[in-house]
Amino acid sequence: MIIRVTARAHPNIALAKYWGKIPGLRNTPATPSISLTLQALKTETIIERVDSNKDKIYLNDIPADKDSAKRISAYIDLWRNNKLIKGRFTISSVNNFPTKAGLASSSSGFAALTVGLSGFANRKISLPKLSRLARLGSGSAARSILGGLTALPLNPDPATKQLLPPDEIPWGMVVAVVKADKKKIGSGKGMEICRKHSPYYESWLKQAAADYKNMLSAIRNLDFTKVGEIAEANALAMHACMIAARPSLKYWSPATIRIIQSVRRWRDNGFEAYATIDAGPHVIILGKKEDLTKISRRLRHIEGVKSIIKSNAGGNAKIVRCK
Ligand code: 2P0
Repeated sequence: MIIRVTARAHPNIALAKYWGKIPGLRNTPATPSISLTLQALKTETIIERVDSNKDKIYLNDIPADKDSAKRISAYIDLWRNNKLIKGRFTISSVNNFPTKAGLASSSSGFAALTVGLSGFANRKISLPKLSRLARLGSGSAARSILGGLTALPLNPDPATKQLLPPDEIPWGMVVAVVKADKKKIGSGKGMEICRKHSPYYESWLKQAAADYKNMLSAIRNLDFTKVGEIAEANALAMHACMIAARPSLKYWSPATIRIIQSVRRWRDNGFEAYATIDAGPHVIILGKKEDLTKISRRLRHIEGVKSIIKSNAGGNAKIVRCK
């Protein structure tokens, strides 16, 4: 019997964003999305059988806060209720990057948990099924299951597909972590606020579908300019929808805007890079692989940038040890 599994996954940053859920379906995105998985950022999760009537959950070496513990336990219940696994577990998950800060930690967190739990499953689980299971934990996690450049299409029960494996991707990202307070409104809640209270929500859904289609063709042609232009405009459209909500959802800080403006200035002066922002204040810059060091150097001079993480494309979520 398997008693301990260690799994690893990398977070992904969307180039075409998932923002909004289809009501009445189980965690199904209302927008199709495309993302790049980041090799330098990772979650490592150790799952161990425990003789107890309760799961025990640790995040970054301390007991998980109540909400996270509840969400993770409910996810493991889903596996138990589907008769994929039996028993209780100790889960210990560690990130090498800021957690719950709008840096996609739930994508790698739920992908590592999903792949780790599959190590205890009583049957082989196919990759599409694994990505569907991960999606039920967190929508973006479905994309981290496969890694590389990955798409999550729009349908009632979508599974991810890989568009390009990491070694064929000529681009990478630089994450500019900015000074900010802890995030107040999580993504799930933020999406609901937009769906119910943003006058631009329907327009966002239409734009997101068009961006997805155009992004697929830009990626097929390895057209960096098109990919970058769509990604930046798509992120700004998502934030416009958030900002327009009543009450307004503002994830940015002054440094966020300073970075967006700098990146635009770099382009005006002939250096090509593009900015994207998730549900947080940090800015992620998409660049050609050979430009990532230069991008990092330039970011260092911008006021409010706290730290910089440079990354090439990362691979799939996997089990790294099993006993
Ligand atoms: C994305 N985000 O496509 C978008 C862009 C944030 C902004 O996916 O409720 O944590 O767990 O399904 O996956 C964040 O949402 O949301 C997210 P749930 P998730 O990466």
